[in-house]
Amino acid sequence: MQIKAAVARVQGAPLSIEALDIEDPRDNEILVKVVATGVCHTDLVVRDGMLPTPLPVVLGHEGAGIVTKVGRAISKVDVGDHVVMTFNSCGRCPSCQDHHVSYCHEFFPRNFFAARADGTSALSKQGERINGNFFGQSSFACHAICHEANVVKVDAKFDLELLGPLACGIQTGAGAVMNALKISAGKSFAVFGAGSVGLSALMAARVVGAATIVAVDTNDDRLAMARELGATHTINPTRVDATEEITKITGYGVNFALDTTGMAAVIRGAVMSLAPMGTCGILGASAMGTEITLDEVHFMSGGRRLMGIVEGESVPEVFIPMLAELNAQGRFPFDRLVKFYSLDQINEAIHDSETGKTIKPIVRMS
Ligand code: CXF
Ligand code: ZN
Repeated sequence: MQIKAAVARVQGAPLSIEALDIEDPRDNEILVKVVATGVCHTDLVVRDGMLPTPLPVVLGHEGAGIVTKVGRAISKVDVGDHVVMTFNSCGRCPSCQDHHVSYCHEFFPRNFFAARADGTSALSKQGERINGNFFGQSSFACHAICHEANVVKVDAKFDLELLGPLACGIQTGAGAVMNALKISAGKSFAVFGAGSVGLSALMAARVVGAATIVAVDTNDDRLAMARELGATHTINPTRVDATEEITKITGYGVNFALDTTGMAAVIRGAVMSLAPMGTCGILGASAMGTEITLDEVHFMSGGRRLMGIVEGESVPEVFIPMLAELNAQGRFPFDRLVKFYSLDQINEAIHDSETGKTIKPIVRMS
């Protein structure tokens, strides 16, 4: 079958819209007609060659769509089901066996190597290999092949065009708060970075009843959005010292902090902003080999903790439908962050995300 897709051919260059061939799904694969796909920062990092994904490749890892064909071994979904495609996992390693799929021992090969486990690709162009299976989907295309491990069925009552970002960015922020940090009612929380991930964490903190919610960002428009979404305090670190300000607001520091920037200096500040026994989560990827430093006595003597978090430590089959339901009820309004583009406008969507004009772009396939 022929499909229309956005192909990353040259490092750092715009994606090109091309007609490709896609194979029929194998016995253990699922063909999805993509309705819409979110654009995540990780797509851009890979386009820029900072992770070992081979080019040319079809990126896209926040796909939402309708199942159109299933391989003979598939029992999890049927043709016509509405689905979200999330990150892939092996299903066999100790983490997967223990339902911690975001810590799959094969997370990098399954999501970044852009090939099936046997090395083949379902995508090609007149005989030329195009790498696919990025995050088990490659959903910057009108059709995508995915797997039982990364397909999540969602109720047809939800607006499918909106749901793609739940697959990565939104579940990463919300899950950090709800699943990893497990913030509970009355606690104080500071999020560093008010992009789509940070604002999702903030909305989740409000859902769980955090009392003090501080957003830190250098962009005043993002801070205004943070206040609209429930931040009780906002801090622009270009004007004041964030740690000092957080200490003033809370007296002792926050119970929980979350860094979404991946920047070493910001992480250090986030840890310095913790009250005794506070926990800081980090989830942003920085350049390979980046080191972080802590004030040893401050960290140790207060019983403070630092934890890495991937994909919000979510069990996607449970967490994605739950976030969709909270959104439908108006209690998790991530729709406030999105702007829609057509597939032909994908480079504009990427540009608007890079300049900060759009918090969360979604590319609609038709
Ligand atoms: C990624 C970020 C880098 C580490 C693995 C998970 N999330 C997807 O965008
Ligand atoms: Zn992502």
